Amino acid sequence: MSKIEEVKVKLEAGKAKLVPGLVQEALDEGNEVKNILQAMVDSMGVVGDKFSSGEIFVPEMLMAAKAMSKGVDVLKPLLVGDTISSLGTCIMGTVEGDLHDIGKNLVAMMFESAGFEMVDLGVDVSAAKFIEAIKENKNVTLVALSGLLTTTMPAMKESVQTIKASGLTGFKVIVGGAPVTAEFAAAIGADGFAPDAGSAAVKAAELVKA
Ligand code: B1M
Repeated sequence: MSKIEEVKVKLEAGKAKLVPGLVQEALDEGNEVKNILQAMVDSMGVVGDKFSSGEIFVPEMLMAAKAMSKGVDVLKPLLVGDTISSLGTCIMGTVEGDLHDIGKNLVAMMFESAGFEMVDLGVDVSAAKFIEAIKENKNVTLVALSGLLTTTMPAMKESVQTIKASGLTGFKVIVGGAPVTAEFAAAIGADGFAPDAGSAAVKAAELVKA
């Protein structure tokens, strides 16, 4: 079994103590960071499918999420790197009612490496908290909202519309997350959408430079 396959097996089994070491071993073997990360993202898809089919339950899903986060910690310094240009401050959060943060954290890392100063509000972020953070921080050029549940898409809509109606200016709003589409993003008044972390960083830079 290849080292990347070992990472996948242990991640899917929620072995948070073993995954970081295996990720490091996969790196030491010369595997590319993006390939290790993609394998881990694929594994979370496997975990989701097992949850959907009733093979595993929330505790197992949580353990896999912990293992994923620990593995990503090993890759983070290689993903973020050193940046010189500043694209301004990005306020980011997962929308109200939603506790998923792995995708958001990956997007935040890519934004940081693209040149944004990140203010990460975490999960379950209300429209009011987004507004407060926009007011409290200087040079806010981007507000980024993540959502993973179909049931919290209305909260994303409410947040985007509240931010847009607040009278605050000088920034663009980008949204994303598994159930979010370009059509939904446009319908709720967001300035941009991206399906994954890599394209989100490209889109974000485009939006703030426009
Ligand atoms: Co939950 N969960 N979960 N979960 N979970 C999903 C999302 C689900 C699809 C699983 C399934 O049924 N197959 C399903 C949602 C179904 C739906 O809404 N249609 C689901 C459910 C139902 C639930 C609960 C309701 C379960 C329950 O309690 N009965 C519950 C809800 C809790 C809540 O939020 N209020 C719940 C809880 C949890 C855990 C807490 C156990 C855990 C999350 C832990 C954590 O995040 N710290 C969890 C997990 C791990 C998952 C799955 C298995 C994996 C999510 C993940 O991390 N993916 C997920 C199944 C799946 O995704 N296939 C599932 C990997 C990650 C890298 O991808 O987050 O999609 P993702 O991010 C991507 C893109 O979406 C995009 O870029 C990222 C990287 O490329 N992206 C953006 C994300 N944000 C972006 C923002 C952008 C742009 C792009 O711009 C700003």
